[in-house]
Amino acid sequence: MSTTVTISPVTRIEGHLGIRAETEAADTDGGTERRIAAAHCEGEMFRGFERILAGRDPLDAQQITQRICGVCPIAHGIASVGAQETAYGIKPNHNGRLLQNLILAANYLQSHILHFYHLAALDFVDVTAVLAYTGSDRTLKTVKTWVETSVARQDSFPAAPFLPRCEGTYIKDVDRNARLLRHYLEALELRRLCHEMGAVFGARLPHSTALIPGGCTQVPTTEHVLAYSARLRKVRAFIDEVYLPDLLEVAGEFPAYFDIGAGYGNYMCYGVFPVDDVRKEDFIPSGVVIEGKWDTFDPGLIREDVTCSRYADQDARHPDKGETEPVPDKSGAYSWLKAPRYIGHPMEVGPLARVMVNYLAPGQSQIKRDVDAFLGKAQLPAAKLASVLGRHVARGLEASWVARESQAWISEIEVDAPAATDFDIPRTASGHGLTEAPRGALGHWLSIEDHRISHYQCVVPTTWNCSPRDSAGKPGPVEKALEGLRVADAEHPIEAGRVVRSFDPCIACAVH
Ligand code: NFE
Ligand code: MG
Repeated sequence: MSTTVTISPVTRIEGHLGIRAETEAADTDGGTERRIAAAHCEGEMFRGFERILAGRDPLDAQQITQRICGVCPIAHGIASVGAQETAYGIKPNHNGRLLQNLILAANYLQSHILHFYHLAALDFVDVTAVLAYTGSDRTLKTVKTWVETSVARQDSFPAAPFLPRCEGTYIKDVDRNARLLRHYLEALELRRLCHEMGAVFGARLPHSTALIPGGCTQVPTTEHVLAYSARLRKVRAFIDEVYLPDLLEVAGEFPAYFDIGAGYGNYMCYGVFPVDDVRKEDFIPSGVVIEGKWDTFDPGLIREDVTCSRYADQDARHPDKGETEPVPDKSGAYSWLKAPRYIGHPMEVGPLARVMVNYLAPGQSQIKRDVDAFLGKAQLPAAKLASVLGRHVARGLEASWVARESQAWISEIEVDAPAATDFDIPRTASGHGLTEAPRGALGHWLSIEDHRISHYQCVVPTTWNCSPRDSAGKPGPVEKALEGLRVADAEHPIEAGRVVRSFDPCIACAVH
């Protein structure tokens, strides 16, 4: 018999996501295990940024669109100034490119550390193990006392945000859990350092005031370079010496998750972190992988479908013609996310997509060498990357690479020289800004009439990953990754949480 399991809201993600899954009895010998036959991702909140932007001064766009999200604001800022740069016919100068890269890099590092420790790790780490902790670490002893006190005084949610949680199989070893919990707390400090790095050149975080078309308002000084570098050294050491080992430790405890949650295997990357001043080459280059085959990426082939989205019906449109007309009670619609497709294909985006696109690209590259070195050391075949743990591994490796490259970018800065090119806002123009946010491919499309924004559309990473079905009935990538998943206890579908969180969804971004 089919039963529906609903997880709403999905916690430890950003924004409001519900998962509705139809389950059927799994063919096991009489146990309670069930299998997800079909899943629906329901984006549960409308926002309206694309409509708010119409009629505004184009220079407001990078400030307003950064407010789409507090986790990945810099990517929205970069996409927005990128759209203006193409519309104004300019490119950032040498320092402008480097500063945009460095502010974005700081935000990547903050976001990837956040995802592993504060959003995903509690799917695997048993925080209640702290109650059995008998060691001398002061921080852990404080946490233990806090949990005991919270339980004893019968708080309505004792030990929140750690509890309540989905029950299931967690890491058993007390010391291992305690060490991971200690790193969870340390990671909060590291995220502060990352925000400080971003603010050195971006003026403030999370919403930088310094990003402008053509670069950055900040003129970099030797003090700025030192302030950024000193923090970067600490963050890089944490990523390589704590985050990556912790990730491998968790992976070692749950190896089955290298075989769970693959999805379609279609991947897309727009390219990010330009490494030359004419923006010809990116540190992470663009590309697509469809049904295992690599190809170049063409932004003209993107369409947004709204068949199952709560918006006025229209044919699937390219974002430069897209509209956002809310219809809350539209028949057959179940999500506030649109359904972006690439030549009709649902595409996974994010760190795993960036890794796979570049791993399968023709020729040799640093990324390919790095991935091969990792796979060799972990004795893992490349095919296992298409999985829950593969997404976590890709994110961790990418954090390490971005920290390493940032050390090179900072050394290329010309101190005391301007970090922006001049521009005029034309009466009429259009442009698009394509980049990669921590969670994947991000595009902003802009038109200007009478010096004002006449049209603005964003197509955002989680819009790709958590999209609903399209006119052909094809599920979105997360919906697909949940199909066939075995759930030991339908009342506590911890396995589904692990699959969904491996994509690091942000529904605030996705609906925008
Ligand atoms: Ni709100 Fe975001 C990232 C963007 S995801 S977190 O990364 O763009 O849809
Ligand atoms: Mg949009």
